[in-house]
Amino acid sequence: MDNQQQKQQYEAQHPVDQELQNYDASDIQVLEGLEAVRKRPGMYIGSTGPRGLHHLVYEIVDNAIDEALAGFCDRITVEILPDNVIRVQDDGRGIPVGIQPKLGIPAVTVVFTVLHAGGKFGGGGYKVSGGLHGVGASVVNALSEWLEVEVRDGEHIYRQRFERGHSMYDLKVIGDTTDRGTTVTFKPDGEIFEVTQFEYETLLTRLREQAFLNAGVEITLTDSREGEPTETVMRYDGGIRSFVEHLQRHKEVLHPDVIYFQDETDAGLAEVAMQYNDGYSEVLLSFANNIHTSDGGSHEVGFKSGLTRAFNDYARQKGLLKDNDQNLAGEDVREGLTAIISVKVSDAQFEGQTKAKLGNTEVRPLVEGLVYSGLSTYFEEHPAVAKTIFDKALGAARAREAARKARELTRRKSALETASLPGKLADCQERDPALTELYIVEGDSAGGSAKEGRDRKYQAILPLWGKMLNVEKARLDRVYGNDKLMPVVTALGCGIGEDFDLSKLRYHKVIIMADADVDGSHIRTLLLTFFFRFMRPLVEEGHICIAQPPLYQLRRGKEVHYAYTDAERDQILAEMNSRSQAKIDVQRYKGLGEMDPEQLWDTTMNPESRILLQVEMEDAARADEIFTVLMGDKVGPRREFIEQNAQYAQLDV
Ligand code: TTJ
Repeated sequence: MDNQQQKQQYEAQHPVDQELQNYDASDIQVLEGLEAVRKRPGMYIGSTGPRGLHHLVYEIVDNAIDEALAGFCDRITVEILPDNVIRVQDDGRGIPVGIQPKLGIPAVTVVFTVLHAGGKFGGGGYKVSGGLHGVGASVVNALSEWLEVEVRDGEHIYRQRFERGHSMYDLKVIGDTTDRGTTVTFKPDGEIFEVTQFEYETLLTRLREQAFLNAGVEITLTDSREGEPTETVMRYDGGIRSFVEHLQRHKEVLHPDVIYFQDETDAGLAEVAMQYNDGYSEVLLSFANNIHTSDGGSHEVGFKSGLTRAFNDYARQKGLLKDNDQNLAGEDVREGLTAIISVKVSDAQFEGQTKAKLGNTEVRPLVEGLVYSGLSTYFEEHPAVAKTIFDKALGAARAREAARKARELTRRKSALETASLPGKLADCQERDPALTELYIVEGDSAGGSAKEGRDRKYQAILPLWGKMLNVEKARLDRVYGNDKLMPVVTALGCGIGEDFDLSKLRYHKVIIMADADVDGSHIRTLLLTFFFRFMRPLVEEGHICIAQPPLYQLRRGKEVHYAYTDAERDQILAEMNSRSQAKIDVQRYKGLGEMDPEQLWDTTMNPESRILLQVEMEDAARADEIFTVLMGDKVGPRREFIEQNAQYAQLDV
């Protein structure tokens, strides 16, 4: 049956009124919609940087996952092909190819050419709404140099191709098949995106998350670009329980099994998985309709209050807290906790600037009740586990009290010594924090060069030296009074932990400058761990940067170049050699100390020529993992991690 026949059959079965059928202006309207997307891509995908680029893939994959959730698909493959082309394939029913009566074109064409057409064909259930998600396949099409969709309906293979949103030919049958499924192949438009290079790890993290959230669905990611071909197959029948195990794989857990609760009411469906480890940080990841809600919302609020209430009720009842004891605080009962909350609601409201906060008020009591009653029962049934967890929480409460006392002490001290900036700090002249930079420099000699080479108008220098407290192992109370970290705290001026106040930050750029070697990497990691644990908003708001000193100096007579990577060195060498055959002197810098003040300024501190890496905390779980693996006790995973991520550990950490 060809399209015309399909259309006739469809129309015979689905009589529609005349007005809707005469929709001959539809094509024009379609293209106007997609042109709007190309004019203001940020409005639809957030950004045209790497984030927006990767978002295209998620947008397509989400459609296949919906088909899996509907129960018609159990395998999804995502391939990064040469030239950064993406192919997503599922074994579902195939996007319908029948004529959509309103527009008079095949439904699959509508999906790729009409804005907000996504989700229309789904069979009810918990649909995504709002936010950047579910903007639909048409947005991906509009922002692709080309896109091809192939549908297999068990009889025919259909295909249609688009270029920058324009159809190259109508949907056509290109062959026969007994298979079912949908394949979408696209190349993001280099005219739209600042970068078109896909990161395997970025896609992997997000696809793995989706595999955890959709238990039983098999998601495969392959990379067949030049170089080493790679493939990861992910299928987790344990769902979010497996997610918690995955996040804790490098940690010492306090109880063998992941605690899990689930409930469904009129408000929707809620699932919680949680497990404690012997560390001090909290990892809480929440999702609503499979979308990561990084700003929390009603489900997180419900989780936290249910958890705190269950702990305190049990502790009172069992006499673990005496009558005149204070209640355990929320942060006490979440120390060392890794938890995943996943809710599905029929009308999800995403709020806030980034649409990453769940607003539905009915979800709070759902999750709170689930966690309260689930945990109360769990404690009764597992008294030994309960004891271990309570000891941990009571320890946290005592440390919190000790930290409060230490803080009072420092407060009193600083009230006495009014000008209490650290002695080693070479401050700048400018007083507006928005215009100033603080370089935290490893070692006294590099610190000396930096002091001489800087622009003292707006650049301040704080040298650090010696071995620092390993903050992964330390609670807040030990940071106060630590002679390496306190100068950093006082120089920044914004306090730590509960006291933290971003508005008091004295320098809006905080630049870690250390050698490009193992020791330098160590000090970077320590400082980043510290910022991550105790001044997290500094990282979240993008205030932390890493200076990148050059690795090489290339010199021929008076001509001097600097290279920041091996590849760059080779490129510069080739370019210099092409001009003259005279000998080039290549010096590898072993440390910042080898540079004189002027060189340090030229290569690493001058905003005109330096390279700064802004530290991002895209994913709290991943960051926490890096810190834990690099700093924690389990030596095995640490070595493995450093080997696998040598590049990352050097550049980003
Ligand atoms: C909708 O209801 C009727 C049967 O087919 C359902 C559907 O649309 N299924 C579907 C869509 N399966 N897979 C997709 C899909 C897959 C990819 C990779 C991309 C897109 C846009 C849709």
